[in-house]
Amino acid sequence: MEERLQTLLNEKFGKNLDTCSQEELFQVLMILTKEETQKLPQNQGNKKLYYISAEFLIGKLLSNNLINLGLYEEVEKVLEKHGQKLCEIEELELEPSLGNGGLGRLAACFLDSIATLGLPGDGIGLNYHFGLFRQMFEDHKQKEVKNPWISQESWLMRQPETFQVPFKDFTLKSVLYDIDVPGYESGCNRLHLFDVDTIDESLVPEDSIDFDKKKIQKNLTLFLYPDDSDDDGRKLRIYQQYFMVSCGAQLILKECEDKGYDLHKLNEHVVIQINDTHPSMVIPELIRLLTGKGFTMDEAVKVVSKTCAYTNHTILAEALEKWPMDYLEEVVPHLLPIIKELDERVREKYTDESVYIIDEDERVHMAHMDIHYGFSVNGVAALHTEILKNTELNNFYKIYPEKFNNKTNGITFRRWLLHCNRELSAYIESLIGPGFKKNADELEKLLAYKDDEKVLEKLAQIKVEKKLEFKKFMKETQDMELDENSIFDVQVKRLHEYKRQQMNALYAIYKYLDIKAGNKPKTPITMIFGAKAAPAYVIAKDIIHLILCLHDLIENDPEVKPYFRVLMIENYNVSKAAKVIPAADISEQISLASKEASGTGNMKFMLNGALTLGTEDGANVEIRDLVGDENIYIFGKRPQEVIDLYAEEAYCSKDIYKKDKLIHKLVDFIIGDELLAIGDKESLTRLHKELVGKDWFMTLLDTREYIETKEKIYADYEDQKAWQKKALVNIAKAGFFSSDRTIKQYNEDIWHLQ
Ligand code: 26V
Repeated sequence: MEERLQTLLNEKFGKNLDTCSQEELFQVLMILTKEETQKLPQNQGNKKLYYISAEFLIGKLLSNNLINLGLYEEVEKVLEKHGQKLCEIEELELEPSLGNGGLGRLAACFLDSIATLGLPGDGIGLNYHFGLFRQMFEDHKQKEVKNPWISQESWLMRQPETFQVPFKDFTLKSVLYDIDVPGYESGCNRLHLFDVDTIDESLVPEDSIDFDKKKIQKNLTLFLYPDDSDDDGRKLRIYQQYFMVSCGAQLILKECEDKGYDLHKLNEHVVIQINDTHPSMVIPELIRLLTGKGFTMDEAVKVVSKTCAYTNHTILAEALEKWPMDYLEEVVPHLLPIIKELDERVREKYTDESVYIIDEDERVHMAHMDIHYGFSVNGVAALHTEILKNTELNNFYKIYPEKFNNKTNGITFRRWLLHCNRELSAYIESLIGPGFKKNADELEKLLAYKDDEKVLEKLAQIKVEKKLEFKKFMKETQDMELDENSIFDVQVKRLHEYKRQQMNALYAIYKYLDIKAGNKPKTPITMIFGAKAAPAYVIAKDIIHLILCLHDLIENDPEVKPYFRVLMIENYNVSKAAKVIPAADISEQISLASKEASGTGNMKFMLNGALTLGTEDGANVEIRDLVGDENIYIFGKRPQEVIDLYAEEAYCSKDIYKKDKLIHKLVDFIIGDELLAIGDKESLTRLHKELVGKDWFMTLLDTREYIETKEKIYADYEDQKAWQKKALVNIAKAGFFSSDRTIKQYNEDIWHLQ
């Protein structure tokens, strides 16, 4: 290993391990990791999974790949001998932000587990050049700039395959880049990222995310989810989606033909998992390609329906894709006869209009197509699947009860424990041996130590170490001085009203006023936010503005600052998650019950010993069932109550605002003199108006109980022994949330690969 590194450094830079720069070392480590990965066998079998997804939020790969290859420690030692630190070198990697949040990160965790379990399964997606925007704070507001990640030396390996993708007015030629996905002590799979070789990065000015949305040949893979607040943005998304699925479908059929498989038996050799509706056009596209190869329509529909499976990731109506027919006509007219035929077949069988693919407004419901023409429909947490079956997709469930199944999400413990919390991982190993790394259920062995004071003290000590590391990071990156002896209360996730960061901000106002009134918390509190808002999502940006104004207010108030801080991590992303989660005491999972399909951050926090403060929503419900009521803090209206409130249109935030003096005071603080002196009147007033006049996600409904529960959790923190015991139970019970378990279930119930 050392020799190979020396050779590479010499060949590439004429340097050695003692003379090279950190950047040079990073580059040769990347080459070495790629070489080692290529020595692994490709996972193989008679049937192969293709996980098609518009997002793969893979994050930095160097350290994780080294861990999976079993080389991390060795490399660390070699570097140490020459005065270099692997943990510093890994920072140099540019982060591929090829996803928005949970859905994309889930796809990345799944790739890791699929490879680890030795299953043949590749990812298919797009090679976005800039990924999700980089977030900057300016004048207490979010600013978006482009976020390049492809450097000269990169994980991408150009492949010879190219495909022709027909659009209405032109045909695009694809190029393919692969990224190897090494499993943990296992074989290897691939992530196929398609691109267009006419792409023109210079379309995007420096420090911006604007570009000409009409120049499809030059812009197709420039950005992940380009702003779809206008028609051109929405059309570009259709171009992207079709390009992805057409390349994917052609690749799949080519691989089958190369292996000599009979395409009439496609479903015996291939299973396609459709990750949300973004890749749904793969269904009509496969039918189109197969009929082009001589299949009758009936034959094509039949075999495709046995090959495709669909995962639903949200019940939010605004997030369920419905493409207007005239858009599709403009972009992919050749798919329309097929989509119309698929709709006709549904109309012939069913009278219930709510299950039609094309609605009366001439819009194509992508999820409906997936459900009719796929063999499996799964939700991503137990509660979510029940809501799909009983409410949201009930009309479909009545037709196809056998298609519906649940696959509770999971996370890869390689990244979210072994890598991000080496201290905790090593300590767990010293207590229960290394078996938990391959079999996460073994974490339960920790329960034997739940009354062992030494163990509990050590857990507390590791938490402080991780807080110190995060403190150092925040000093370096945002010049903020954190107090490692304070409670780290963390809410990190995309900014969305249903996730209710605004409720947490109302709590911050409550605590600020309480301290001003002379009530000082026993242990200081650090509230940490991290969130990107979609560029066109005005209220989400207003909420960020509110949080940044509160930060400013408190930082400049010497009466409050020693006891209470509100901070926001700039440009929250996968690598920042890996830094803040191990440092957290409290995990905020406060979505409006029924709205968060699963959540996966909740699992990462639990695994790292943070206690959940959350609503009865998504996978929080399963966390509670595992750890028991005494080891979690659940509050707020229950899912069914919320569903009923919507059905009856019975929620009125103004009533609460008028009746509840405390809530009235907190909400009005948003437009009070203190904040108006700091922030933007228009933005703060708009947010105030939204909360009082609409509050679609029922913030005010749960605010009181939230405040009470937060006060309780802070009070409980004072008994450190009891607290660490709860933390230990959380870690011990987290094994269920390993994505290895999730993938085993996908394989057993849906994919049947081996
Ligand atoms: C998308 C959009 C796009 C348009 C405007 C509003 C909106 C709101 C939500 C979404 C989410 C789309 C799907 C998604 O990312 N779902 C997430 O999937 C995770 C993995 O299954 C899951 O843990 C999260 O709870 C779920 O929100």
